[in-house]
Amino acid sequence: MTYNMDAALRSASTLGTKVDALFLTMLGITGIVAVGVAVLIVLFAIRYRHGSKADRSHPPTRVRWVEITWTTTPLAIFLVIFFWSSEVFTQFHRPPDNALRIHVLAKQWMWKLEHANGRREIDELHVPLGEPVELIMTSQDVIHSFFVPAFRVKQDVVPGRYTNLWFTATRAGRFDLECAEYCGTEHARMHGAIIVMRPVEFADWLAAGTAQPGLASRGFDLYRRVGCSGCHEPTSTVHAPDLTGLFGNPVHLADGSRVVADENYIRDSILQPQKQIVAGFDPVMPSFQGQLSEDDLIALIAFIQSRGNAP
Ligand code: HEC
Ligand SMILES: [Cu+2]
Repeated sequence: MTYNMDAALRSASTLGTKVDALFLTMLGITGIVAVGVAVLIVLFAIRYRHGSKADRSHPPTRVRWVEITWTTTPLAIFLVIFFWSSEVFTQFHRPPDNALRIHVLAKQWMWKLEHANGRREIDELHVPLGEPVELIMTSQDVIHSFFVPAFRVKQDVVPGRYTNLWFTATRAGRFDLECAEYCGTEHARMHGAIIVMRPVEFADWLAAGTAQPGLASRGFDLYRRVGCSGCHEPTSTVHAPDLTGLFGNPVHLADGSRVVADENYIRDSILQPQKQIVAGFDPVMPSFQGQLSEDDLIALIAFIQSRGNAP
C-alpha cells in the first residue's frame, strides 16, 4: 500500500479542520518568534562584532515596559491557545448521540470491524460521508492505537476495556488507517483504510452481503444460550435487575454511588460482577471471565443497547 500523501495533508473531517486551524496558528506564532530571534541574532552579531564602533557606553540595566510586555504578551497568547485547544479536545471526547456506532477489535496485527447489522470487515472500514461515526474499540492482545491522519484523530485501543473515538468525514474517498502504537514485530504492517462513501451508496454497501445475523440478535442468542436470561428475564425467580432500558442510563450502586451504564460498565458487570453491585440486589451473578470472547461481549452489549429504548 502506498502512503496517500495528498489525502493525509488535507484534512477530511469536521474535527480535522479545527485541529488544522489551531495547529497552523501555533505554527505561525512560533514561526514569527523563531524568525524574529534569528534576525536579531544576525543583526546584533554584525552590529556588535569585534572591532565595530558601536556605542557600548551606558547599557540599559532596567527597561520596565519591555519586561512587562514580554511577560504579558506570551501569557495572553498561551491562554488563548489553552482555551481554544481545550474546546477542540472536549469536542473530540464528546460524540454526538446520533452517531453511527461501529465496533473495532484490534489484534496482532489487524483491525477487525463490525457494523450493527453484523457486516464485518478486516483492515477496511466503510463509513458514510457527512454523518457522525463513533467507534467502540478494544484489543484482543496488546495496546494498539487507531490513527487516521487525514481525520486528525488518534486513540489508544486497550485490552480489557473500551475506548471511543468519533469523527464526521467531510470528503469521500480512501484514507489511511494506521496503528500508532508499537505492538510487536509486524506493527509496521498493521494498517488499513477508511472508505468514505455517499450515504446512499453506504446504505447499499451495508445492506449487501449480510448473511450473518445482526450484532444485537447474536447477542440475544448468547443471552439465552449462556444463561443470562435465566436470571435477568422478568419472569425469572432469581432477583436480578431487568436489563431493559439500562443502556445509557444512570444506575444506583449498593455503595451509594451512581454510574452511567455505558459499554465499560456493562463489560465489567459481566466479567467482574462483584466490582459494582446494583443497589437492592444480592451479589449472586457469576463472572463470565474466560467464557466469552471479545466478539461475544460486543454482541451482548449491542443486545442490551437494543433493549435500551424499549418501554
Ligand atoms: C445467577 C443469576 C445471574 C446470571 C446467570 C447473570 N446475572 Fe447479571 N446480574 C445478576 C444480579 C443478581 C445482578 C445485580 C447484582 C450485581 O450487580 O451483581 C446482575 C447484574 C447485571 C448487570 C448490571 C445491571 C444493572 O442494572 O446495572 C448486567 C449488565 C448484567 N447483570 C448482565 C448479565 C449478562 C449479560 C449475563 C449473561 C452473560 C448475566 N448478567 C448473567 C444475576 C445474574
Ligand atoms: Cu497495533
